Amino acid sequence: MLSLSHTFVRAFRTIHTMTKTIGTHNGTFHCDEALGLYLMKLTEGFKDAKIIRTRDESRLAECDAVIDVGGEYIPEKLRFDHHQRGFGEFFSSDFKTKLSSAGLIYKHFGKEIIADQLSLSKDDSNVEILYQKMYKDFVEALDAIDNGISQYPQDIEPKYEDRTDLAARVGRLNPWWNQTDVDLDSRFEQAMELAGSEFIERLRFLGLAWLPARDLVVKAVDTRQEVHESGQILIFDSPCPWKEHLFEIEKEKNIENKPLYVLFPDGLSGAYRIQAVPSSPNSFESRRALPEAWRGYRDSELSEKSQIQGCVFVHHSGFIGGNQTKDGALMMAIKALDM
Ligand SMILES: *[C@@H]1O[C@H](CO)[C@@H](O)[C@H](O)[C@H]1NC(C)=O
Ligand SMILES: *[C@@H]1O[C@H](CO)[C@@H](O)[C@H](O)[C@H]1NC(C)=O
Ligand SMILES: CC(=O)N[C@H]1CO[C@H](CO)[C@@H](O)[C@@H]1O
Repeated sequence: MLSLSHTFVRAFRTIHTMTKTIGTHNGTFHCDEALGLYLMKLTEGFKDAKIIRTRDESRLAECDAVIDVGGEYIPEKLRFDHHQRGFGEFFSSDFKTKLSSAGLIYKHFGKEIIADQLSLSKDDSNVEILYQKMYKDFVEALDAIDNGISQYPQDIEPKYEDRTDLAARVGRLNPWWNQTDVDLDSRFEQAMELAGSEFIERLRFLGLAWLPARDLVVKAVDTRQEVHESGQILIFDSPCPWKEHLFEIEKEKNIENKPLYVLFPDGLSGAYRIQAVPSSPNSFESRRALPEAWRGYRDSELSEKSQIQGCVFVHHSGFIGGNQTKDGALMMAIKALDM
């Protein structure tokens, strides 16, 4: 009997010491710690960790990690608060937004989480690309909102309100002012799930769609001289979001004779589109729009003007056009280069 209970006690202790705890504050919650805790629980070390919401310092002191409370930022001791005077941590020197708990946890555990979620090796160069991109596209805004940093430096009056961003939706999971019978801990779990699921969704998109598109753009850039000796025409075998990638890849590869036209299939009929590369990723202006003489014409009339068979259209602003075949679209691009 005695030995049995001893065994039981020892087993209980083992389980008990193995279950790690993450502390955070109780009361009203925000998106930054909801995401921070969700991310922390995605790490190998804290997968099954229990969450303790309290402001009781002695209970927080016993936690294996503490997020968004405690007044300390000591990564080696897994203390991640950002509210204390003198706190001034950034994601990297490329960013000017002070971190919140979301950014802090992401900064320290982001690469591990990305590699694990997408089954990549930790030193795969794609992990670094996604780590930077996820911060820029997803986490930085949460840091900024938490720190009250306006998206528009001049603080111009917005023309309309938008209350549907993630931080606002997480905030609304807190009880109304006159709701008293709400279980805050379970609401906090919902908040973690909401913030976390959107993080994962974004990461999956970037890892499984955005990044593979980048590889296609790299390939099109690397083989551009085989398409035309000018190197200013890119061809894709399938439509893909090339724009943003192209600007980054040009910078990385220090390309001087920048591509002017991009060709890609238009549906399954064999028809191709020709698109003029814009002067910047979000610009409506093109580096070199399709010839003025072709703009706004269609079909046979356009084929006559361009002296190219099978032309389908050229937009009146000259940023896009079409031909019934890949060769036709290529011919349009080559002619446009010389005009
Ligand atoms: C938060 O926790 C502290 C200490 O455990 C407790 O005294 C306080 O009432 C709690 N506050 C809220 C809003 O739950
Ligand atoms: C909050 O107050 C309003 C006005 O008294 C009332 O109509 C509403 O039902 C209250 N909500 C709750 C959850 O008690
Ligand atoms: C130059 C060229 O190949 N143009 C093609 C455009 O599409 C039509 C219709 O398929 C072809 O007949 C042309 O040869």
